[in-house]
Amino acid sequence: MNAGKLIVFSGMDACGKTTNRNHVDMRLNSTGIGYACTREPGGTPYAEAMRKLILSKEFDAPPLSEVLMFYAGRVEHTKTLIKPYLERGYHVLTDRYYDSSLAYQSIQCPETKAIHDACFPHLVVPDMTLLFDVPAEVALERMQRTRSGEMDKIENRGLEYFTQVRNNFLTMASNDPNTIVIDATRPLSEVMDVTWNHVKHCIGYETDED
Ligand code: Z5A
Repeated sequence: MNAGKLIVFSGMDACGKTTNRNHVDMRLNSTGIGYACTREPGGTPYAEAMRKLILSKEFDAPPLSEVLMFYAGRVEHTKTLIKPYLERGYHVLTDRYYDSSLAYQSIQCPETKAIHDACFPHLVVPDMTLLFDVPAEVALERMQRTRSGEMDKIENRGLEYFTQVRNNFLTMASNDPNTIVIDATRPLSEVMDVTWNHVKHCIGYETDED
């Protein structure tokens, strides 16, 4: 049992998870509470190097290779960053974790679940996953608006793919009591407030505002 909590910020591209994780980071920063922010793919020098390879348009690796890369980075990220922080009592806020592979890679790679299961003993089950839910059309519109034409390899997979990704996230959420679905089409200030309240509750932080 870890003293720190693992909190995952999850959802489709441009759903707002990074903006909300950064907002929580800002709110926690002045509290004296120990925590670390990280992300996937990446989070450590080794896994960040893999991130560049995975997202690069230079390579067109088979879906199985892509999944193996995600999990190779994830196992290392978990061992060298996530677990040590949790064991020291720090909370870890990660922008994506393994549910992203189950939502995205399982569409093109039927071996995804088997690879996930093989790696599972080396991973940590999140204490809370916040799923920032937006329809695929909204995600694509935000991506096109904010990426100024520079979409990465996965972002280029189109509406049908992203609709399936969203459905996969929602199906997983409906089977996981630790996943909270947040309507991320609402105004950003509202989404930020809801997110902060869930994080406070999860880590047991009480403030005068409560
Ligand atoms: N991927 C995968 O396939 N399998 C895996 O296992 C993992 C990842 C771990 C990179 O992920 C790619 O890796 C990603 C999934 C895949 N590719 N695809 N496709 P990433 O997380 O690094 O990148 P991303 O998914 O593209 O996330 P992002 O760029 O960081 O976007 P975001 O965090 O979801 O959203 P944001 O940057 O916070 O917000 C986007 C914009 O929307 C921004 O201008 C905000 O101001 C705006 N926004 C946010 N919330 C609102 C609301 N409520 N209203 C209006 N506007 C808003």
